[in-house]
Amino acid sequence: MQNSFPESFSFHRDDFPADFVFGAATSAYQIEGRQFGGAGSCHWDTFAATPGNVPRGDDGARACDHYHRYAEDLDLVAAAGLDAYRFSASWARVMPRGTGEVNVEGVDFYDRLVDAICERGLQPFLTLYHWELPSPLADRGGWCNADIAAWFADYADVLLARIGDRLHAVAPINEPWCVAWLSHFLGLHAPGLRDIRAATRALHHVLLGHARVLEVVRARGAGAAGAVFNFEYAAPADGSDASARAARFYDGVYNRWFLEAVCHGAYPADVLELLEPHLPDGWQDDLATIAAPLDWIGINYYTRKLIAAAPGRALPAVAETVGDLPQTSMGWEIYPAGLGEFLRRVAAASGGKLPIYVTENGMAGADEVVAGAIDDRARIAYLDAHVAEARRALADGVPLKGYFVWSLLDNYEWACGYDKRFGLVHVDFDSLERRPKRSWYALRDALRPTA
Ligand code: IFM
Repeated sequence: MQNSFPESFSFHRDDFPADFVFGAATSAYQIEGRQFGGAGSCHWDTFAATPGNVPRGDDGARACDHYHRYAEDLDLVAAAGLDAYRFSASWARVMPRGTGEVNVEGVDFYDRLVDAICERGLQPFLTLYHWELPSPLADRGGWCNADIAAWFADYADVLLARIGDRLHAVAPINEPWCVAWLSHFLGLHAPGLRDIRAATRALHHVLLGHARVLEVVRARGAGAAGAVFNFEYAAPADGSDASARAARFYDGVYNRWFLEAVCHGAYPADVLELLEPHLPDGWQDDLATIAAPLDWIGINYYTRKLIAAAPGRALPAVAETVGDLPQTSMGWEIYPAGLGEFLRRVAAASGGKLPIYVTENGMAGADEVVAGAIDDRARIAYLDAHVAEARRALADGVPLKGYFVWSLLDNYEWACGYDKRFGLVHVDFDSLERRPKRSWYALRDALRPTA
């Protein structure tokens, strides 16, 4: 099967502008090991402990033990010839109760980590929230509570006071759609709610929290202040009006809600028509804050969805159908053209000059160790096709400044536990041994400077 895919990338770093950044991305809960270093409990610990949510109840207690092995992991980033490392900090590691007392051990860890990134000549791209909400804040309503914007800003300030001087770029929240809709409407991620009022409030509060934290980033002079969204291409599953309307709503709540809010200070009218009754009082007053200027926008892109009307149910229920394109192990169709579409769309929405990064792109594969090696040529093909789209967008004038692979390591894939492998580097979850896959070697070749 892997034999039908290429062994190497068709691009070389010389095909890109000299200042173009190649990087790899990870997140705290997925790799660090939450049980180490005095971190507090978070809502993913309890979501995973609730039967039926995650296979085997897998959680991030040990994960890849990056907490103790970060030096080895960063050596792999540097040895691949990458320029940047995108990582996140755990709120519960910095403030175990979410507010108040600071876990000095946790802040020390991020201080060491950032030093280690810089020592290897890598640019640190920090995300402040990649989904692990401290449990005491979940008890207080989490993202449904408007106070979260202030709690989030306090945590950001504590951490950035210590490490902000060495950061290249900061994003407050990874993938606000997942934080709000996936977790509070679809119920598939922590806290696992299925409630339209909770989801709508979370949709607003993630953006308010984003904006408050941007102010902290700027006040602390902590690198370029940006935002990272996961955008998903949505097309109608058939030619019916009902499917067209469902696909438009899907695009609205997934993509336009965030892009229009940060770029134009407005929520899309068609989505608002359905969700406005559930927004918190005075939501309009926050829009100017939410639209504060950004230094860059990050796009996380993986797949497309074909959307139909959900039988017997009105919007916002939609039915996701799967088309006939090849799929990754997540069951996600491979549709590189969607990345090009979003690069152009974001460039147009943000005025054509704002730096854009692909902050995540990658695939889960059935990666097996055979005779000590992992032949993941399907991943090389996936990444290559998406990088080709990025090059096309650059040629069309999109101000694309970098591309990050998700992920450096196989890791905790949330509601899929440890079953889905996205890494350039294989992790044996028993021994924790790291082994670069063929894609890591191929990337190293593509990035090697010409003599
Ligand atoms: O693993 C996740 C990551 O945490 C956020 N973006 C998508 C990845 C793959 O599902």
